[in-house]
Amino acid sequence: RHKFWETQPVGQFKEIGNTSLPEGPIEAPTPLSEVKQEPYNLPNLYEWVTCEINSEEVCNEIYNLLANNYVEDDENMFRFNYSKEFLRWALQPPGYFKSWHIGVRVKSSKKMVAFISGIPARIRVRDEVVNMAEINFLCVHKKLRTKRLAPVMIKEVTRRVHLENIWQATYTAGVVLPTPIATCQYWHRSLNPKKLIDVGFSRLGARMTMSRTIKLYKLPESTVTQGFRKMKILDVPAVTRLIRNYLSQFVVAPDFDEHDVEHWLLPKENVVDSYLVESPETHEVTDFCSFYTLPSSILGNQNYSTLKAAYSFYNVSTKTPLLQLMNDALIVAKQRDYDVFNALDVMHNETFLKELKFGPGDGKLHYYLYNYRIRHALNPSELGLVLL
Ligand code: YNC
Ligand code: MG
Repeated sequence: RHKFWETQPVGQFKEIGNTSLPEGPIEAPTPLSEVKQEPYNLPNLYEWVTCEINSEEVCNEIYNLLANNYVEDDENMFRFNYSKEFLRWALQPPGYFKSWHIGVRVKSSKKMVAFISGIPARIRVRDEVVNMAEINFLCVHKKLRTKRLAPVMIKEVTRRVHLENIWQATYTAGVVLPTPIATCQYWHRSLNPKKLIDVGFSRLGARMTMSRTIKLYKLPESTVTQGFRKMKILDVPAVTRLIRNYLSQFVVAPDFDEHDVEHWLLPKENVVDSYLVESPETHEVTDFCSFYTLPSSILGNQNYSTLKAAYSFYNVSTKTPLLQLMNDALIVAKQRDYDVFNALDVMHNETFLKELKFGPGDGKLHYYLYNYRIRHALNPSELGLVLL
């Protein structure tokens, strides 16, 4: 059934329900000298390239490959349109490896036709912190699909991860592979319902008019929580303490230090936004919320070309109720002209989704670990990890 995935050290479908298998690494690391030194073979017309993402030209090529060939919804109405600034941010966290930014070019024309990337991350699984790669942006040009290029790309990134003495990975995908550690769902909160309906992202509810729908999703002009403000660089230590403490309750979560928090959570225009609540009395940072910016191209609409979407990232409430905090996040997203606010049902998100008028999306997001077994599938609420 899965000719490639059956050969890989991942939880296999036939093992489901077998509680005698131990949790942890499936295969032991091999000595680095035994890791294959040469790249895997590509079909003869193609060549590997290590991408210099800081080059404007290379960044453009990756951007264009993804903008035209990356993930679409089931009905092919929308396609992710990660910005160049976003890609640079997503691919260059502290300690990143340039060798994990892997392109495939046509030898003769040098056209970039495929891409896969990894970044290093410390991921805690129960009480073990594991050095992992987060694999993302696997993309093969539409004209080269179903030729078994993806398995070669996955083996090549795996080889380059092994060369850095890292033996585990995590990734998410919309497709079911052996074997999800959790299956999550996206929820969508309309901010600009008229546009969302016009472009076919959402539909007018039963017995609803456009004006009743607009009224239903109306939000206050400004945030309500006292002390709610944008995160600044001086907040990094306090936010790190807050987030570390919060994430410690989940079964799978990143082990963020101050460098990670500065990279992933300090606001970056049109990439990531973070807000916190500073107590007006004690000046303590008690609550935090963040979202990243990922527009989608609208395919074949006369009036609109992009959907501006905010994606819930990491949120922590200790004093402000999570519902109120997220309502303030919706308000700032609306002020900044986002059309929709998306969130997965991970962490404590279930507690605000329905109440804040998010609706369930179609399609699931499956979370995976490579070369690390967990005994049984987790509930989304046991996940403290959001990948881009
Ligand atoms: C996928 N998304 O099952 P079997 S998510 C992993 N992730 O293998 P071919 C996938 N595997 O079943 P195509 C996959 N999609 O026979 C398909 N596969 O064992 C498997 N789409 O290869 C599939 N981006 O080349 C099958 O298929 C085999 O030409 C078939 O290429 C697939 O980034 C793809 O959705 C996805 O660009 C590249 O369809 C192509 O269809 C495409 O014949 C649009 O491949 C964009 C898209 C995927 C987004 C993502 C996470 C990727 C994770 C990869 C796995 C990493 C493992 C850990 C490595 C490091 C380890 C260490 C240490
Ligand atoms: Mg292919």
